[in-house]
Order: sequence, then C-alpha cells, then structure tokens
Amino acid sequence: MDNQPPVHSYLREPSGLKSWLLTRDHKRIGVLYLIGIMTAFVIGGVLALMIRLELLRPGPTLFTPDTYNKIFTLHGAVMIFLFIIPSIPAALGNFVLPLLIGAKDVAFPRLNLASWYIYVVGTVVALYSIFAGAVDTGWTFYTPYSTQSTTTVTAMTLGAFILGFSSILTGLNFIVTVHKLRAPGMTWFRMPLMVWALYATAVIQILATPVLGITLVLLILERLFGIGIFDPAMGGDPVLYQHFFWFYSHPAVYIMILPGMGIISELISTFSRKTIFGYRFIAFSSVAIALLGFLVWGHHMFVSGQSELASMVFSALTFLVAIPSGIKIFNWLATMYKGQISFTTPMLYALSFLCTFTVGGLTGIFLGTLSVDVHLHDTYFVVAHFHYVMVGGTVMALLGGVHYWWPKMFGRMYSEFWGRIAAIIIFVGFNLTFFPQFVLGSQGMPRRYFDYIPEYHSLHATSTVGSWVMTIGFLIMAAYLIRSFSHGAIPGDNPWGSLSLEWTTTSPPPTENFAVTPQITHGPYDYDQMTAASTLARHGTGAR
Ligand code: HEM
Ligand SMILES: [Cu+2]
Repeated sequence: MDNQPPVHSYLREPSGLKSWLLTRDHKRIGVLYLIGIMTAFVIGGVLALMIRLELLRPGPTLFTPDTYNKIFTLHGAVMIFLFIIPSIPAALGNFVLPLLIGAKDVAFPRLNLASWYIYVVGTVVALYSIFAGAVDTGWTFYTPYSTQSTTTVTAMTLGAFILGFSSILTGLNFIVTVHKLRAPGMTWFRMPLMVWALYATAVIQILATPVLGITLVLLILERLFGIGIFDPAMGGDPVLYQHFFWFYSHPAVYIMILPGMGIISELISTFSRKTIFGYRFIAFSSVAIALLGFLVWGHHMFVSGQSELASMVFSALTFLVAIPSGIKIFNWLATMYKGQISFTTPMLYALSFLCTFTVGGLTGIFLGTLSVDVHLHDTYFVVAHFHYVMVGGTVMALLGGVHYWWPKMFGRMYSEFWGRIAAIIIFVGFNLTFFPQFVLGSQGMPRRYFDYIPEYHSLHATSTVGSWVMTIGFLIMAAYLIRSFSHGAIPGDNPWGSLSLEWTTTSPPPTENFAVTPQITHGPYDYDQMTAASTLARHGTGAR
C-alpha cells in the first residue's frame, strides 16, 4: 500500500474554489452533485422525522393539519426531485461512467457543468417556494386542488420544471458518451452492467422528462391564466393531469431504481469474486424495464374513473415488469452461489437491497392487481411499498455505491468496522419504520392523514421509533465518513480487488483519468478466468 496520496489527483489540481465552480471534470461535477443530494437528503430526512413525530400518537401532537400537509408535501417533493432523481445518475454516475468505459470525460463537459448549475437554480426556486409559505398539495400536485390551492404551487412546480432540464441534459450527455467514448476494446458486451443501467436510465430521462415539463407548464398556465385544460367547467379534464403526470412519473421510478440495480451488479460480482451470472440477461433486462416502464402508468389510476378495460390492460402490463426485475434478482443470487462472499460494508448494502427491494417489488405486484388495489389505494400500504422500493432499493444501492467508490473518489478509506455497524442499524431501523406500514395500510389507515384512530397507535409508534433507529445509523455514517477525510487509511489503487476499469487508475484518479488510454482485453467480471491472484496480489489486497 502506498503511504502518500497520489501526486496528481483531480481533487488537488487545479486548486481553489473557482477551479471547482468552473470545472469541466466529470469527477468534480459528480462530487458537486453529491454535496447537493446529501444536503437534500438531510432536509428531506428532517421533514420525515417531523411527519413521524406527528404520527407518534393519535390526535394533534405537534402541528396543525395544514402544517402537516405542507410537511409531507415538502418531504415528498424534496426527496423525489432534489434527492433521488439526481442521486445515482448525476452524482455517482457522473463520477464513474467515464472511468468505467475508459474515457477521459463525458462527451459534453461544459453541458455537464451547465446541468449542475440548472440543478442548483431549480433547487433554489424550490427552496424559495418553501420559505415563501410552502405547498400543501402532495408532491404529485393533482388537479383540481393544485390549481386552487393558495400555497406556493407555482414556484415549486417551476422549480421541478427547471430541475427536469438538468436531468434531461445529463441523460443526453451519458447516451452520447456511451456511444462515442468507449476505450479501444470496450465492446458493448464488455461494458460494466452499471453502464448498461445508466444508459437505460438516460433513455427514460430523455423521453419521459419533457412530458413532465410540459405538464407542469400547463399547470402553471392554468393557475395564472385559467386556460381551462384541467377544468371541466371550461371543457378540460382533471384526470388528464393524472395521465400526463404518471406518464412521466412511472418511468421516473425506473430513473430511480435502474441505476441502483447497476450498482448492485457491480457489488455482488466483486464481493463474491465471481463472474456475473447471465450478463446479457441483466443488461437487456435494464433496457426491457426502461421500455416496459412506459406502458404501465394507468396502474396509478385504477380508481380515477378510467375505463375498466384500460384498467385491466394496465394491470396485465404491470405484471410484465416483474419478469425483467425477477431475472435480475435470480441472476444476482446465482452469482453469489458458491462465491467467496466477503461481508464488507458495500456488500452489506447489496444484501440489504436484495431483501428490501424484493419486498418492495413484490408488493408492487399486489398494488398492480386491479381488484386488490381498489382496497389498498391511498393507504399506508402504498407508502410502505414505495419506501421499500426507494429507500430499500435506491438508497441502499446508493449507500453501497458511495462506500464502494469512496476510496476511489477521495483517496481515503472509511472505518469498515463502523461502516458495518451503521449498515446493520440502518437495515433494522428501515424495516422497523416501514414494515408496520404494510399492516397499517391493509387495515385501512389512509395515507396523508394527520390523525388516526387509537387502534393504529402501536404500529404507528413502532414506525416512529424505527425512524429514530435509522437516524442513529445515518449519524454514525456521517461521523465516520467525515472523519475519513483526516484519519482514513490511504487505500491502494484497487482496495477491493475488483476487475473493472476504474480500479486500474490511481485513487483518486488524475484529471484525465488514465495516464494512458486503456486497452480492454477482458470483461469486467472475468473473475473465473483471470487468475484472481494476479490482480489481487498486484494490488496487495490479500489473495483468495
Ligand atoms: C429515510 C427515512 C424516511 C422516512 C421515515 C419517511 C417517512 C415518510 C412518511 C411518514 C410519509 C407520509 C406518508 C403519508 O402521510 O402519505 C412519507 C411520504 C413520502 N416519502 Fe418518505 N420517508 C423517508 C424517506 C424517503 C425517501 C428517501 C424518499 C424518496 C427517495 C421518500 C419519498 C416519499 C414520498 C414521495 C412521499 C409521498 C409524499 C406525498 O404523499 O406527497 N421518503 N415518507
Ligand atoms: Cu407506477
């Protein structure tokens, strides 16, 4: 192991604040996004704790019903638009994508920086709407209420509109990068699965996000000028809003989960020291999920008065999404089978993902079942379902990825001991928070309510205590990650003994990523063929 950080590091050269704010380096832009999404996660998390405190016991606890409406709306809007959509693609994706394919940068580095500034502007507008009185419509901004609410809906939707452009431009950048900038020998089927996942995500970002943009503009026009598009009195239709909204927002859930699945493929193969099972199936299932995702939006509208035939078709199509998702889960399990599994912190997050995302995905099938959803719609069952997908899926994968690439990004190791402790606490706290909500929902507890009947008390109280347990886990994580900057061990270039390309350069990499353009002669998961000893011994990470 080296004793000194590498001399040429993107973190140090060039130096100064200005060099960061005007950087075109994808790695620095990734770090800038990481700061943005972490901040958003803290804001959204504090709002979540406020929701849970209010629900600690029946009756008014802390807030008025109006304030409560604003808190859950802001929690949802911040978590979705400011945190989770940009989280993996824009923060981690920006950092790793060019490294994974052996490129010097993304295809359009200036556009990449512009995307970050657009993200900042959108965030500022969204925060302005919070300080100017906040929104109470729910993050979905359903009409007709959103066109009548006197809260700051216009500013918040304008913020989301601006943020959408940031997402579209990132997607565009990634697609061109993957097509044009792969290193010699990096064929499509030698690309790490993270790249396939980012690619499929980018397709959705480009095709779906403009629809949200137009919808939000129509909503703003409706509020400002009463154009009538969503108003039956003027020949409009409020349900049309729901169609537009979910035409984006269902595919958007795949913007949230697909890149997470990409990370999981990397982690499971690396920490099982095995060739990924069914590479092509995993790669194509990402594309299949991205395409199928466009055909199922009507499952959010089973009780909105759409035709029964439409509901049946949407219900059947929804089941199809289970196939590529199941393919991934089985392939990951098959990869681990007889592997040499090491229970590092990133791997613990990958295993958490396997447990909790599977619960989230399977309960999605319950909700996609037309008859069952009529009962479960707008109950806490839905809240539990989407948190199992978004926190149990995306956030677990994000945390796994952050820990996995942390030494590459910052040239420091975090404490593995505390990392594992925090991972376990977060896993326990997560399930304690959200599992009771499945039960609450199936018993009829509606979502977005500030009060409830005493029968629900113990389950709600358990959920609130769970949110505190999770918070402890996150605080421990914040502590050891911050400490790693000053006290962390200096890792070798390849502390995990991984075979993919980003580990062949220094940690942290130089601005141009690789000293010489890499020539790719093997796939990223060829652990079985490559005598692992040669890779591992070279980097001094203990042979198998
Ligand atoms: C980490 C701890 C979290 C806790 C304890 C938590 C808790 C809650 C609670 C209690 C609600 C209110 C449900 C209702 O009354 O309908 C809620 C809503 C919501 N949460 Fe979370 N949440 C957490 C994280 C997240 C994350 C990471 C995301 C997204 C990435 C997220 C997205 C949402 C959304 C979209 C809503 C719906 C808001 C609405 O109904 O308009 N949450 N959350
Ligand atoms: Cu959906």
